[in-house]
Amino acid sequence: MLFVGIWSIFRSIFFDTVIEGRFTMTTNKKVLEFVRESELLCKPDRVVWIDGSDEQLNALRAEAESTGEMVRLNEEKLPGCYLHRTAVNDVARVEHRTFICSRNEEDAGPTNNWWDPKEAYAKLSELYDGAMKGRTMYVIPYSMGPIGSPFSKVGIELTDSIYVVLNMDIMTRMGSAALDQLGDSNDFVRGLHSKAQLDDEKRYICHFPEDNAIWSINSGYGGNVLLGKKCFALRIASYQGKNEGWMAEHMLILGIENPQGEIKYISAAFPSACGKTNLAMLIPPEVFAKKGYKVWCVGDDIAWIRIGEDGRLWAINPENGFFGVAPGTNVKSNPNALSSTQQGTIFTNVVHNLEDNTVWWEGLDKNPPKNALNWKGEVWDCTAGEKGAHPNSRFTAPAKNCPCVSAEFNNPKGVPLSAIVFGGRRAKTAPLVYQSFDWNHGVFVGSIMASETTAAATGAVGVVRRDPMAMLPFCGYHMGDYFKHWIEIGKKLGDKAPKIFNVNWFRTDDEGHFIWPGFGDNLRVLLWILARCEGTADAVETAIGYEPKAEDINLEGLDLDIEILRELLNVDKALWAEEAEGITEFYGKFGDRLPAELKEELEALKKRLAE
Ligand code: GTP
Ligand code: SPV
Ligand code: MN
Repeated sequence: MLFVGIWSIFRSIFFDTVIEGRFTMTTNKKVLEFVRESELLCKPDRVVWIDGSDEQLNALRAEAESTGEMVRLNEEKLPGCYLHRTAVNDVARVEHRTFICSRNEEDAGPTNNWWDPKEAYAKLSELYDGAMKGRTMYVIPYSMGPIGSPFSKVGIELTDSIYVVLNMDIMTRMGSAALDQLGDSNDFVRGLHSKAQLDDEKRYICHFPEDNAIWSINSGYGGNVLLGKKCFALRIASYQGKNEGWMAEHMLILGIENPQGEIKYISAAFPSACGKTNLAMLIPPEVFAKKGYKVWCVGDDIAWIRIGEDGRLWAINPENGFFGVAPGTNVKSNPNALSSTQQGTIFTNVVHNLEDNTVWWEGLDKNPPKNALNWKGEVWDCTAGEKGAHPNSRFTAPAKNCPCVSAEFNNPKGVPLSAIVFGGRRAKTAPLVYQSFDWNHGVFVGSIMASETTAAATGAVGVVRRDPMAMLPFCGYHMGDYFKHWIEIGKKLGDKAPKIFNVNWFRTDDEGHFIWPGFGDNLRVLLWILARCEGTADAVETAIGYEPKAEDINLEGLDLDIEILRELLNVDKALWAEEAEGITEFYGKFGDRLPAELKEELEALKKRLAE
């Protein structure tokens, strides 16, 4: 404590500076320039630097409470927790208004919206002009990744939203430490956000990969405005990773501890609202827990992955909290996520239970509150059939709250990956699990991922679309080059490459019910995956990859007929032939930027299907 006190006095003498009579937290000229230019453009009444101190954050919480921006919840039941409602037209990511503004159109590729950076800057400058009049501009320095980690990168987000400041506090390492890490360097991501008028026709989420810049305007919702998350840690970082030889992926990271106490790590890419948070925190079924199996959560959404000194792949979670889907989270499905939300959490667009000033959402329990407001803030009658929480309502919870957070969570070196898993929501085609024949085939398996759309983005829900590596909305450059980057990484890894798998928890029966129990029982599949990595499990070769023998998935303690498991593993060649046509069409978009290796994999698949 004493050290911290002396350090802060030392720092205020030497580092916190008064420039042009104004308080700043750094002498980094590039940061000051960025803040000054943005201030001149947005014309806020004042600029406040966020140092991350409790005093400052408490004052902001009090201010947000006084204006109604946040509702303070029951201090006994949910200490330090708040409820926030976004505008009704602003409840999810907006993919059709998200742009990659690379200088050359081809560099954004066929799967991104492209906008000429000159035009984008000009158009958005008009919208930002004076947008913060009467408001405060907050300067948020933050680090993606543990402070001091060679993986980590710094961003500065300027915003006129207290909600953003308080969410960034949970989701990143925010404040003075991030500026210390940056020092005099110009290597930081410049993020500018204004709620402006929340006008959805003037809403833009623009990325300038060559300028390390993100401009977001007219939204106040999660992924559109917490610029460290999808905008930086995936779209900008994927571009940086391609240039610098590493990878930014839409992946959870978990550790599985066996009864001997050894921990093996797996990363998994599933599209938005397809089960990453749930898998990352799963509780082993009782029979496995009794034997001594444990699951540790390193991350639930994003992984930054590098080749380590030992030649293996190592991953960190650049985030510091969870921005998780609320509906469906309950004591049975995900008790660890639920515990994580019991303090210091911000709830967005859930039901406000007025009986005891707490929150509720569909799937929390079977007792919807009688006296309540829905996510729009209207009086809500739970018997009238309308949902109370928005399907994309979320909690922002500190990772340190999670009962199964990994001891390696803050390890600057990250964790070594044994397996990479891809997966999506497929009612029929994809089997419960299969393994790729090798790395390149694994890249192919990731590239052909398809999944039903969810409420995490605006637009239709339940439509199957191709979502390679769960990165369709998040790849900051040409997806053909992205595939190539994956193949290059595999070449560097050689025989140290993790094995690659695909899973599908979402096959349905003729009545549309999920067949596989999912959630904690997914461990049964993960254990087969690890056994394959260790060379201790057998497999059957099919047209699409290696599959488990049904008897090799441990069903102990589960009321599921092995015949049903066989069905879940079944590869329907007719459906896959249709699939191959769909892939051919999809691949056609990439022209000559589609790596030859993937073309070969597609031809090989077609041949195997025809056999
Ligand atoms: P993002 O935060 O949007 O990236 O989502 P996510 O991939 O972390 O998804 P999450 O774990 O929040 O799950 C989304 C929805 O899928 C929730 O409604 C879950 O209840 C449901 N879900 C998760 N895992 C399973 C599973 O194993 N089986 C079934 N049937 N549903 C699941
Ligand atoms: C997702 O949509 O994949 C999310 C939520 O994790 S958001 O932060 O809105 O992108
Ligand atoms: Mn996500």
